[in-house]
Amino acid sequence: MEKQFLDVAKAQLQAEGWCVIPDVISREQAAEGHRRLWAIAEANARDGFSCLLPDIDPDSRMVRVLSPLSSDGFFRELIQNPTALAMARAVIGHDLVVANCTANISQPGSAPMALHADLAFILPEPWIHPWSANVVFCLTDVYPNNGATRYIPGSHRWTTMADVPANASELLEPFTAKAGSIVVMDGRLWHTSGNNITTNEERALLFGYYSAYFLRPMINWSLAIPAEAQASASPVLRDLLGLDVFANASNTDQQGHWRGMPVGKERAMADLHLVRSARVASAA
Ligand SMILES: O=C(O)CCC(=O)C(=O)O
Repeated sequence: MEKQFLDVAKAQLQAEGWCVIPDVISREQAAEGHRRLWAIAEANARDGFSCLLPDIDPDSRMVRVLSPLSSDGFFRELIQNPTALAMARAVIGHDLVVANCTANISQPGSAPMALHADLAFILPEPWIHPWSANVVFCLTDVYPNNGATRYIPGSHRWTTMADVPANASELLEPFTAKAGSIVVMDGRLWHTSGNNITTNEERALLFGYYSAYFLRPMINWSLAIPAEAQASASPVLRDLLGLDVFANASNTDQQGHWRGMPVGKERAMADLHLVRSARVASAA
């Protein structure tokens, strides 16, 4: 992706709260992601976990896959995608973590879910700063008829619930993007899913939700990611998922090890001796 194009996209993201970047992954990878989401939904069902969330979704045509990162390395790769991270960083700042990652397959006939802004899931109002960003990986084409995510222009400037107008649902506009694109949303942008009015087309989206490192993620990744996947996780993924002891602190180099500075046993014992002598001397 050309730097000039990305700079324009970042400027739009900052000004308008969203942007679309095409060809971040290939159409083949997108189709593979779509297929794998169904495989996870089926495996989850076999384990006794439903793909329907009646409290959130209006009908049984919206398929929720809440565990892509736990279930499949394909999605653990996707969440580290350099373009996605660069765009999330353009919103949040350099130090970020993955707050959540879920997917929705909207099937023909699916109706919209409740209107919301994602930052509200992890931070109480007022929402003054863009401390989160949702990177939506389009695993199929996305357009108004197949239930494209709909957003309210300018709503990333609303800082409290009181700012949401009574006619908010009349202000919604759909995103349009090709399979393989990402749609990046400032975490404060109000949005919902659309109506899928096609007769035979699924719309599949993966939501990589990143937040500032100091906000507690919605998922405890140390428990959610299987041990063998943690053991082989890249340093970037470990950092994004907070799998190490410093789960959400940036710049750990200057903080040393969580038990102190790692200097080796001889020096550590000498240091202990030093502080003990000082203690005895001051107590005497
Ligand atoms: O499926 C969509 O288009 C929107 C989904 C969404 O905003 C959510 O799951 O929180």
